Amino acid sequence: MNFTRAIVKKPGKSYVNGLTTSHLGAPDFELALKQHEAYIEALQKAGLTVTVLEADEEFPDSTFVEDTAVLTEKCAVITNPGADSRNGEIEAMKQVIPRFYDTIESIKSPGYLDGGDVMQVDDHFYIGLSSRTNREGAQQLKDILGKYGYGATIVPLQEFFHLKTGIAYLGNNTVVLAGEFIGSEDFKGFEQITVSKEDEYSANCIRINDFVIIPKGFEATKQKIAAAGYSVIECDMSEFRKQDGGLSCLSLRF
Ligand code: CIR
Repeated sequence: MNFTRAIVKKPGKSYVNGLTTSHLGAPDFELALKQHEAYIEALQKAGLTVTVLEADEEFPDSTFVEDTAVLTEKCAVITNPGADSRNGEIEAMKQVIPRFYDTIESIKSPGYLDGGDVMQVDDHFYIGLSSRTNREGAQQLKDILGKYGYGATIVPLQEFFHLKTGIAYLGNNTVVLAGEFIGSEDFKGFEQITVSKEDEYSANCIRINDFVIIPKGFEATKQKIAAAGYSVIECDMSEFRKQDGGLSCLSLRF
């Protein structure tokens, strides 16, 4: 998709105390900072002007900015993150988003929604129901998007953490997908680049202009995406993976 800007937030020292289920060990903060800098450079290489927000020590997971907002061409939606320890991250976003948007909506309790559960495919959005996004939150987003002429499909998840943990839209009616989404009715109309179980982490990748940014170390995925005609940029995500973070979670792109 044709984006021009991105918002990211540096990880703070408290990052190592964030939520995780990965059992991959504690992240190395200094290495996470370096990887974050390289991620920003990748976004810039893909053509984006990147707004870099300073770290917020109060919220260990706040580097995963994607979960705090859904940004579209017509409106911004501040989410209502489903994890208690993360919900307050939206207060900072309420200060930042008005720099870029006049039209701002929000998800309200008892609706919960994480941006990682939202995938845009041109004028249509897929919204995952997960441990972080409930039906009320998904329906609120669907209703908001409908006001602006966008369609939405709500997709109950079985295993994935977030919707975009297992699927990415590359444009040209093509998705990269893994796990429970392989063979899913919801995505059967797309050209599909499938990712094996062991490479599942690389299904969370991002298309920006002529580039697709993928996590480093997934050669088969890299080959398949390159074969589909995209220039691939790899980013080492090891320290973010330890906290269940995928590549898309580190930025809001618009
Ligand atoms: C969390 O559990 O919320 C963070 N440790 C990871 C969030 C990753 N975000 C995403 O997949 N969109």
